[in-house]
Amino acid sequence: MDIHVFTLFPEMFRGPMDESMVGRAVAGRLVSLHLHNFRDYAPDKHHTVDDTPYGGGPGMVVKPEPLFSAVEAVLGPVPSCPIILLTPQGRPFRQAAAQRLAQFPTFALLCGHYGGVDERVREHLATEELSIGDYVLTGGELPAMVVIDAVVRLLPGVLGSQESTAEDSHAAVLLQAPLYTRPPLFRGWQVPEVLLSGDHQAIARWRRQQALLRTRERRPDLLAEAELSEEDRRFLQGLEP
Ligand code: 9D3
Repeated sequence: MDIHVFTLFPEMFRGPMDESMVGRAVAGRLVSLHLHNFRDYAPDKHHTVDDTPYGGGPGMVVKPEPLFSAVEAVLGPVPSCPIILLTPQGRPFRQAAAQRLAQFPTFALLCGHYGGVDERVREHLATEELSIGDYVLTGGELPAMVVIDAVVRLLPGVLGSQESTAEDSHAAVLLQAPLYTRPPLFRGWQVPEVLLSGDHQAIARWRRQQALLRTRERRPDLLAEAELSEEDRRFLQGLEP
């Protein structure tokens, strides 16, 4: 898979992307990460990438020319891959979007900065817009790294064999049950008896119930979307014997 990132701060990507599982995928040739500084494509001699907003207002706006020129120079005049603008106004990035992007051989991420990006980038260059959540960051670079991490770990051969991405579709709708490892007693705190019982059916039932309780408690929005069995519903309604 080829991932193209258009950014004013390509150096921000080096550390995190080299150290992580993404770095291993890049080293193993499963992924090529192409970092492009769109300042290099600014037409004027000072390589200007931003300007004051028409109509006034605070902050600076990323100019359209350098981004259009960079994307067209790298991907051709009529790109056919997804071109994703990271922006606070984008659709919330979720697991389903990561799974969709993992199917493409190539995609591009555009990182804005400053007070925002000229609207013509959104309208005529980007094919979609994503946000990673409702908090204000200084730019699209960390969001781009989040998207890359979420997509790359889904590619065949990236995860270790013990980690399963098949379960992720579940994890995306129900929160995980509590996890424990040795020792069974730590500072007086016991591991739940059922996990030591060796009764796989009882363990599976307990985990499912814990996931349901935890999701109802912390993320009722996810529970509303989850596919629940009759047994799940009975348990949540307190009708379980
Ligand atoms: C003045 C209005 N601001 C919007 C809340 C303008 C603005 C703030 C911060 C425009 C861009 C940014 C930089 N952030 C991103 O580019 C960004 C982002 C984010 O801040 N939060 C969550 N997801 C994303 S994706 C890109």
